[in-house]
Amino acid sequence: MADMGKSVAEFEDLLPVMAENLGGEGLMRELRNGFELLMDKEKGVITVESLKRNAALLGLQDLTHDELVSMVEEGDTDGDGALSEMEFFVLMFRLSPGLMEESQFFLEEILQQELKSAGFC
Ligand SMILES: [Ca+2]
Repeated sequence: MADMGKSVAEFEDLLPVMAENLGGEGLMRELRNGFELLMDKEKGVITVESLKRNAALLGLQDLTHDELVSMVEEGDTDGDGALSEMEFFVLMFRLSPGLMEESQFFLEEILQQELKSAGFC
């Protein structure tokens, strides 16, 4: 993790800006687009290999193999060696503390929508 610093820091900064420009719903759409760009089309999850193949699409071509592996390991909460859509979203929010602090509003908006679409309110 120690030498992931620089590239991840640059990537981090994108999210609050995106949240500001797009609003919560737009941000989720962008995250979903990002996931689809990075995922292995056959498996429907992000693997180190699919990340490597597609990283350049998100301007992440400078990440080394080890950094990509760390990124997947960092986000892989169920330990299957790949990132599901939800694991990817959670990872993006975790990598972006600025987004968490500055955009509580958007998170609440997203949660509201999730709850609504799940029929809770
Ligand atoms: Ca996983």
